[in-house]
Amino acid sequence: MQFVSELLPLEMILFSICLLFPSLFVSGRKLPEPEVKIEVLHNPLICYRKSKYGDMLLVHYEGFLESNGTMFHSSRKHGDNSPVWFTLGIQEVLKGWDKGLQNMCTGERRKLTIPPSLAYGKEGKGKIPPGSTLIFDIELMEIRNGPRSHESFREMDLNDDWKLSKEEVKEYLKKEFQKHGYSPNDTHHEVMVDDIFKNEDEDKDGFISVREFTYQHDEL
Ligand SMILES: *[C@@H]1O[C@H](CO)[C@@H](O)[C@H](O)[C@H]1NC(C)=O
Ligand SMILES: *[C@@H]1O[C@H](CO)[C@@H](O)[C@H](O)[C@H]1NC(C)=O
Ligand SMILES: [Ca+2]
Ligand SMILES: [Ca+2]
Repeated sequence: MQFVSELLPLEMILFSICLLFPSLFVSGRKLPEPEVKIEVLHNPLICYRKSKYGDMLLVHYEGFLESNGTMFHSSRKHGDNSPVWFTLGIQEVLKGWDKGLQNMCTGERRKLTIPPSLAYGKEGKGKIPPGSTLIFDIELMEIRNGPRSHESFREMDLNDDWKLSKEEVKEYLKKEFQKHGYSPNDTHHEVMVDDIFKNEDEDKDGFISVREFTYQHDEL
């Protein structure tokens, strides 16, 4: 094998590893993360606040198929012609929206180009053919604090594991009661915690996840 003997020592080692574990070099090549392309179409003069995870956003939007430019939905022309509210970052909307509408000012307009993996995927949906890249023209009309803010979750999550245990919720209640001049009452707090978990811990894993916390329940 004249070919191998001509290689430098390091290259020879790599070559033999490659023969031994060809899969290593295939899977080792990282696939690029799907990205949303963001273009700012309009920036307001004044920006008081930028959208972030857990905020509620009110938007007007138009959605187009990239393939031939067909508009499949417009909040100004379809339905009741009104803008829509949603909570950012909890997969209430397309993943491409959660990624592409962060750090946005009220009054700002963006064009998002969203690959199928962050939209309706290989399957498509309704008017959206399988594997469609989508283009949205989105105007942010208003930002409000989410039903449960990200900040309060982080404050309650004492061990930073991104979920709330019963102890953490109880600790929070105790502090809140003390803040308002009540002496802590373990029995009372435990009853409250059980009630809270009955409603909020939807998957019954004993913890309140970020999603369970941030999601606006219909009954609230
Ligand atoms: C654009 O593509 C969609 C989905 O393939 C199709 O339903 C629609 O008729 C097309 N529109 C035009 C103008 O070609
Ligand atoms: C503590 O809470 C329980 C249940 O709500 C109540 O029955 C009890 O009287 C409270 N104890 C004190 C000391 O306030
Ligand atoms: Ca925790
Ligand atoms: Ca849970």
